[in-house]
This record gives sequence, structure tokens and C-alpha cells, in this order.
Amino acid sequence: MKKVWLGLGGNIGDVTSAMGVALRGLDAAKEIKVARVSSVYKTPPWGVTDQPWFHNCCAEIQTSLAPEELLDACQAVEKVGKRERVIRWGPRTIDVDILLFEGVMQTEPRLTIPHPRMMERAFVLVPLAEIAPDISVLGRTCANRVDEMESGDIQKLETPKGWWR
Ligand code: A4P
Ligand code: MG
Repeated sequence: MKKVWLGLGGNIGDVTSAMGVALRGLDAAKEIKVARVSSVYKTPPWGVTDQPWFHNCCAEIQTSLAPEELLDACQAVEKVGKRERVIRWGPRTIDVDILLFEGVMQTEPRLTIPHPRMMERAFVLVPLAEIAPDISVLGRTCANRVDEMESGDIQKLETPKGWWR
């Protein structure tokens, strides 16, 4: 089993429950175990800024799947959340990205690991730092990178432990 970190988010409808559906869907696969999930955060839109705020969280999972197989599983649970791809970086019900995959670095059109934009995104790093502050990406720890970012707008929501179950 390999450790993998996922980033989840969306800004249409009840995103917290859509993220719960996605995480339970992944956890139901026999090759995937959801090990830790961060709190839910309300985050200002990054990229296309003229759209509603997002809800985001990060999760640590363990999996025996290969990276591309895990991407298939993530895209399958996105479909359950009725995600429609319309505008790049635009509004979405639920998006599940693979951030880091233990022992894997690759740049392929279908799957790049580590996620190419994760280190510039407070909406990824703030929840990730909650569950994995010491993890390092390209020589930088998550917590250390968050410290130098503009992340003051991000709000941690009061979510009970195990909110996603
Ligand atoms: N792909 C390549 N690498 C990966 C990876 N590590 N994980 C490919 C997942 N997918 C990966 O993604 C396009 C293709 O990327 C996939 O088919 C896969 O083969 P997509 O999800 O279809 O398209 P997208 O999400 O519109 O584009 P992109 O560039 O992935 O957008 P992001 O990076 O997901 O950003 N602001 C806040 N506050 N919170 C957010 O969650 N999200 C976005 C979307 C923009 N602004 C946001 C947020
Ligand atoms: Mg995406």
C-alpha cells in the first residue's frame, strides 16, 4: 500500500456533502483506504476569481492501485458528484486531484505528480498542512510554504471529526 494525498473542492451546491460522498466512494473500493481527512475550509476562488468561494479539504489515503488507476477511481467519484467540465478553473460541484503519490514523480499529460500547481495554492496547502505539516515537496515542507503565503482569507469551518463518513 502506498500513501497518497488528495485535494478535494468545489463551489456549486452542498460541496461538503459532495466531498463526503466522494471520500466514502473511494473508501468503499477494496484497494483504497481513507486514512485521514482535514477539516473543511472556505477559500477564495483562485484562477478565475469572478466565481463563488470554494470549499476545500485534503485527504491521506492508502492504496494498492497504480497512479493512473487511482485517477480513474477519482474521476469515477467526481462523476457521481455530477461534475460538469465547462470552464477551466471555473465553477464545479466536485473536483478530486491527486497531489502527491508516495515514490512517484511523473509528468504525463493525463497525470502529473506532484500536482503541478499545488505549491502556489493556499487552498491546497492550508488543509494539507493540517494533516501533513512536515511532508516535503521539492524540498519545501508544506507548513513552511504556507507561512510565506497570503492565506489569511481562508476560513476553517467547524466540522466534527469524521465529518465525511
Ligand atoms: N491531471 C493531470 N495531473 C493530475 C493530477 N495530479 N490530479 C489531468 C488530477 N488530474 C490530473 O483536470 C484536467 C485533467 O488534468 C484531468 O483530466 C487529468 O487527466 P480537470 O479536473 O478536468 O480540469 P480542471 O480542474 O478544470 O483544470 P485543472 O487545471 O485541473 O484545475 P484545478 O487545478 O483542479 O483547479 N479555487 C479554490 N479556492 N479552490 C479550488 O478547489 N479549483 C480550481 C480548479 C480553480 N480554483 C480554485 C479551486
Ligand atoms: Mg482538477
